[in-house]
Amino acid sequence: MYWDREFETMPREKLRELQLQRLKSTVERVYGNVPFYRKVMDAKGIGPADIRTLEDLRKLPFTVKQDLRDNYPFDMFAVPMEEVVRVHASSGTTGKPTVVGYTKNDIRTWAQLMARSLTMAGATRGDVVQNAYGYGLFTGGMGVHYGAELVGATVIPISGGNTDRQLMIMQDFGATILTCTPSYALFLAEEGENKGLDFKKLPLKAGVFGAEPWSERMRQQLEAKLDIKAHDIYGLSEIIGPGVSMECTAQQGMHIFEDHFLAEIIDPETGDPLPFGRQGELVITSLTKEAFPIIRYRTRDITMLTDEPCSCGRTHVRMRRVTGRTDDMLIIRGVNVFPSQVESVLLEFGETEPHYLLVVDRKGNLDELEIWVELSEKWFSDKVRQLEEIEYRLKSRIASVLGISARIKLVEPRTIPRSEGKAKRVVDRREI
Ligand code: DLL
Repeated sequence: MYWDREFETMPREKLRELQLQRLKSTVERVYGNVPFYRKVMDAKGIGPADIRTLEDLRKLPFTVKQDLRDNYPFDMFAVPMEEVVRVHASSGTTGKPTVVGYTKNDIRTWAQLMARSLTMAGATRGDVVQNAYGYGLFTGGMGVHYGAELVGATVIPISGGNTDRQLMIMQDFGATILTCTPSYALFLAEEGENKGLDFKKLPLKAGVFGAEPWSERMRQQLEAKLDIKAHDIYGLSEIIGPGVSMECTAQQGMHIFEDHFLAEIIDPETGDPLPFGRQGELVITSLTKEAFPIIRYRTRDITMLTDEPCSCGRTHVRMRRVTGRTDDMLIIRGVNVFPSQVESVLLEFGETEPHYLLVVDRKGNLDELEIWVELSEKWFSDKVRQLEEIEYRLKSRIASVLGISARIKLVEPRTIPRSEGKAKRVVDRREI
């Protein structure tokens, strides 16, 4: 089922022509209207006239998060403030947030892309969308909201949190599609189970989960527990919000909406482009944004692209699940460690839940990693021997997957704090 068949299935040749035309006009716009871009392009000795083919994109400089911080709050905007009808912001872990702006047209584009995304998960006018992404400066809530309304579905703008109420409303209003972070979906599923709720009896049929990394195994769990089809959705505030890419029913990666975004994969160390099938950092250029166009933005998300044809008939390239972020990557005793690797191990074990926390500390000159892991309810027992045995098996599996040893701390069910939005997986206590 397509929302926008013409663009979603456009032959690649034609798509590239469209991309080039849109790239040229984006570069002209930023060069003319954003002092930051004029400065960095002048410094490289290039101007809009140098963009003649799509490959010329490589001549343009990257944009990084720090550039957005340096131009806080509105200096990256390419239109006067009178034309900006909305702002969103992403909460930085440190200091000021990153602010992004939208014109009326940008909001329309975004709603179209979200309508496309939701349609890929089967949304129609007949559906009831329980939107448990947070409303506010975060793009998740409003992004899904506008798209679902455009589809003509009934939206429940419940936002995140208040789990009891979520479960009550899910049943009473007959929600058919749940939208929230995967970690919150899992929490809802567990709380529902604890209350004796049988999700199989509910009309819920699909989930649109994103805003944080999750794994294939977590998908299996969510699909089994909630009796739904769980789709991955990707996006980031700097590019537009949710709706940069979305998984179709084939569930083999997320189609990047290439009529609006140009994607590249680069080696994060050298900045060199990498071919399809190679893992690296995703870099995105917006092709139609008016208020906040962005050139070669380094997302810091690690993934890979494939241009293999998809059974759904869409021609847009697909990105694999995001396995981590270049800045989420922990370097422990010189070894690169991603929280998602720990999650994948935990999901292999029937005795543990995918709720975990990596605590990194430094004793003397040595880094130490402790992994807090939640036991499943049915395995939680006082039998020390049994717990020791689980701990031992986990420890050796973690050592072989991560390449470093870690202390395992098994904790009682439901003791690791749950998040209504993005889950927090790492506590780094090292002072460097
Ligand atoms: O998280 C936008 C969004 C809202 C996406 C709702 C999907 C659903 P930010 O708060 O700016 O925007 O965070 C963007 O979140 O760079 C990734 O690191 C991560 N992220 C987003 N979607 C996924 C996903 C929203 N499906 C940052 N898988 C991005 C893994 C994701 N990571």
